[in-house]
Amino acid sequence: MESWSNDGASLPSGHDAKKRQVTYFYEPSIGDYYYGQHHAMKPHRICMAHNLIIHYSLHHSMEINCPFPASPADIRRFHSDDYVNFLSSVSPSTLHDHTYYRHLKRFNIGEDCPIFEGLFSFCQASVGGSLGAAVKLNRQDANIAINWAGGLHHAKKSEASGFCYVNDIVLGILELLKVHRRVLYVDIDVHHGDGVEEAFYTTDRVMTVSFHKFGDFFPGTGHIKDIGFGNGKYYALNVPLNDGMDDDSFRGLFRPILRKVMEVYQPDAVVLQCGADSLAGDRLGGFNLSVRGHADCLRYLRSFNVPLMVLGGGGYTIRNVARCWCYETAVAVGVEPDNKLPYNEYYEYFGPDYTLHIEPSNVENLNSARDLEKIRNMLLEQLSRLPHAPSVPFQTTPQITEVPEEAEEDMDKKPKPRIWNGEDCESDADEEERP
Ligand code: EL8
Ligand code: ZN
Repeated sequence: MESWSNDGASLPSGHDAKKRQVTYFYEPSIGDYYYGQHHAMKPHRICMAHNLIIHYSLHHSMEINCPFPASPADIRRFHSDDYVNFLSSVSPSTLHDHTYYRHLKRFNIGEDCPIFEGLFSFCQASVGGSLGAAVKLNRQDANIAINWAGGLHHAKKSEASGFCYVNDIVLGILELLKVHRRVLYVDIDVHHGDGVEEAFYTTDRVMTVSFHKFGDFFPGTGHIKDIGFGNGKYYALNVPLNDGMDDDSFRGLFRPILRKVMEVYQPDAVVLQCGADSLAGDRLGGFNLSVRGHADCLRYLRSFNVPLMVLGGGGYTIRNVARCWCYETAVAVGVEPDNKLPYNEYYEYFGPDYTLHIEPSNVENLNSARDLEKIRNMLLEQLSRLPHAPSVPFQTTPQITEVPEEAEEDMDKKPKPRIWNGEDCESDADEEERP
């Protein structure tokens, strides 16, 4: 018995019943990676989201792919050789060898970004999903491509940061830029999307828009006056917010700003980072969004019918992360799931209500209507300075970093990722010959 209505007619009013061709990337072992005891980042949340997606039968409405692990050469298209060589060879057992120990500080390895068992394989799976998603959109095999293991927006060219080691988003956008002239990046994680903004700060081929908590909060960047530089001036938008942001306040900013962005920038593809630490009750965040309020951002961007990559990100109250990313998968495919959760492998995590949706907390919203109006007007004014759809000649990918020749392998030549048949990927791995 399926736990959702898929006839469109029964969708609540205002729901866009039009279908989209959705493709979804999931690596079955992703939930086994472990940052360490007490660490806030728990990859298991992706497995929990996947389990809900399966028990809501959403996999019947989209293509499921097991991503190829990204190669070191793929990762070097943004990250430095030294950093990739370090990540691909370090392990908990070699960490204290002199060879590696002297690099820990240089690459910001420590409590936030520990070396754990299988770290590089974890990175390869995360990046493999985002690169695979980009290739699907480039080939017009799908309108929407989802990778909940992606969205790790803090990673820098030669440095780990904020639980992120490899920036799958930058690598995915670089892949999209092979085919799309202009790419819009939108980030609704409670933390500023600093790694992506930095990577594209001086180009107008990528516009970055980040909504985040600002003020004595990690990573400390994302001031409203940070607007890009050189050719990229006005193509970085930062929406600095205080604790307590609720659904109405967020929507009152998100929709007017993104409506103007879509009008003046006219992106050929959109990447949405859906960090779920902006939900109410998150272990690290301070916003107060419901799952519906968080998902409204995806619903709104989906309505423009522009190729859309949907990625994960932060999110530390893992029962709510699973709820959020499952519901957003449903929004992507255009169905409205029942609020009553189907029995699933992690059912006990969702008690005592066992519902898909969550109630906002009764915390104070420290963003006054006046503050929000001022921010909205400042950003709309910034957008008014943009030429409509910058006449960017179709050119090579912006040189955000020197790209080693060997890294210029063409993702398009990689074989299509395996379509998941419901079995573990490993079961058919030996049938696939790596090129
Ligand atoms: C906390 C940085 C925030 O707790 C990273 O906050 C946000 C990443 C994100 C916190 C913690 C923080 N780090 N971006 O969502 O979108 C400032 N780090 C932490 C690290 C290890 C840990 C506990 C907390 O476990 C321990 F090492 F203590 F065992
Ligand atoms: Zn975050």
